[in-house]
Amino acid sequence: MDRETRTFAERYYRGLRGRVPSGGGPTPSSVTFIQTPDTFSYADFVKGFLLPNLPCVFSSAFTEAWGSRRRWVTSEGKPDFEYLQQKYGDAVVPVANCGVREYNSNPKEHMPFRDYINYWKEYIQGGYSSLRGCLYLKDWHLCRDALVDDLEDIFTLPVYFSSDWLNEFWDVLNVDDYRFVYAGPRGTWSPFHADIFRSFSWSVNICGKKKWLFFPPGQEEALRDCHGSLPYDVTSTELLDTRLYPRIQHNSLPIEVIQEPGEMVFVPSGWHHQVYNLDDTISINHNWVNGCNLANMWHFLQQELQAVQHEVGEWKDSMPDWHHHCQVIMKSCTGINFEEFYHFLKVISEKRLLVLRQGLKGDSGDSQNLGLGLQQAAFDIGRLADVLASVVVNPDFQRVDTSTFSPQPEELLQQLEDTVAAVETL
Ligand SMILES: O=C(O)CCC(=O)C(=O)O
Ligand SMILES: [Fe+2]
Repeated sequence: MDRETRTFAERYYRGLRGRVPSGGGPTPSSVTFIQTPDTFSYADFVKGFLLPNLPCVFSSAFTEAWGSRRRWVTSEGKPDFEYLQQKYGDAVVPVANCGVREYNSNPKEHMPFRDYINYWKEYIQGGYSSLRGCLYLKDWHLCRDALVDDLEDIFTLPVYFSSDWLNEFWDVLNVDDYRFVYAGPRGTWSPFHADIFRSFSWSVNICGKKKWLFFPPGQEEALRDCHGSLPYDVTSTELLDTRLYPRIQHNSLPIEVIQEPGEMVFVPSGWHHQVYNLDDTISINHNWVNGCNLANMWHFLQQELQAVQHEVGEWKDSMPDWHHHCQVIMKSCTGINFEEFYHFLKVISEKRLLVLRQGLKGDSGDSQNLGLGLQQAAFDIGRLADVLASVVVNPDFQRVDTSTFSPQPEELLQQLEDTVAAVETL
């Protein structure tokens, strides 16, 4: 990040005065298409899309050199079943049944990738139909699997998405990641949803074609049914029933995007979407959080806790550890609770504090480790300080037993605030 972009971004957040960034401006009727890598910088992406939280599509020129686009695809542009089976056949992959609804998602099973490819071939031979249903390989952590020796053989992380705290955090813990492969025949689809923790996501079609239906943040409110639940399928004719969907008249049409082979879609934070594979498609998708949507993640976690508290409210007075139990339930439902969120902030903060302290002493050694340099670290620290300031005064966070935390949250906040002051003129 350069100095000018940092100034621009810091001014942007000051202007929000603590409000959560949402893409609040007028809703665009279409999505910007970015043609050439040469004339589109990281700064352009931050200013034009990341900060205003707006979707965009990058042309296939951005992924031209990716190994997976050569190795995984036949000369006809179809998935290279033989190559994939030989290379990754032993991996056990999660597979969803698109034809069966389970709440607002699909039931998943696990099977060897080899079996999934065999199913896929049969599905095509059967005229895109099978007694086994319409199966979609989703959320496969291919990079986490020992089968991949060199990620660079598969893809090169575009600089636009390189400030990625979720994967930076999980890579430190070495237990998980948010890097996925999706693969499925024409007709497979993902039900209406917003992404985990209100993260951003990017998605590249290695082969095939997708249709995306996008709803800017807040528009999902008009899609709630009479019980307040969001739909499973926004194209269902059920939504025309105004007794069932009383707010549906306030609904605007979604923004539709067709993503061609090699193209890269940026999904902003909190935008609900529904996605269809229009062809036999393989995609690589990552979820990520950074300084630009950290406040959205924190806002989401507070909402999640409130929902848990509401759900188990009747036991509040009779259960001595009620607040603690709410955190335990939240961890199992949301995948993270307030304690772990603090740990996340701590790990990300400490790396940047170190780099900036070295930078202030004129030693730029470690700043290369963070890729985007000192100005990015300085921007990050500002965002972390803002969010941590809100965390430490949150009454539910104050009920968390932080006695073993090191540093103590107030101490970390102080370090962040001192550093923000020290790097103001950097
Ligand atoms: O490609 C799909 O089926 C879903 C992708 C998605 O929801 C995402 O990348 O956020
Ligand atoms: Fe998604």
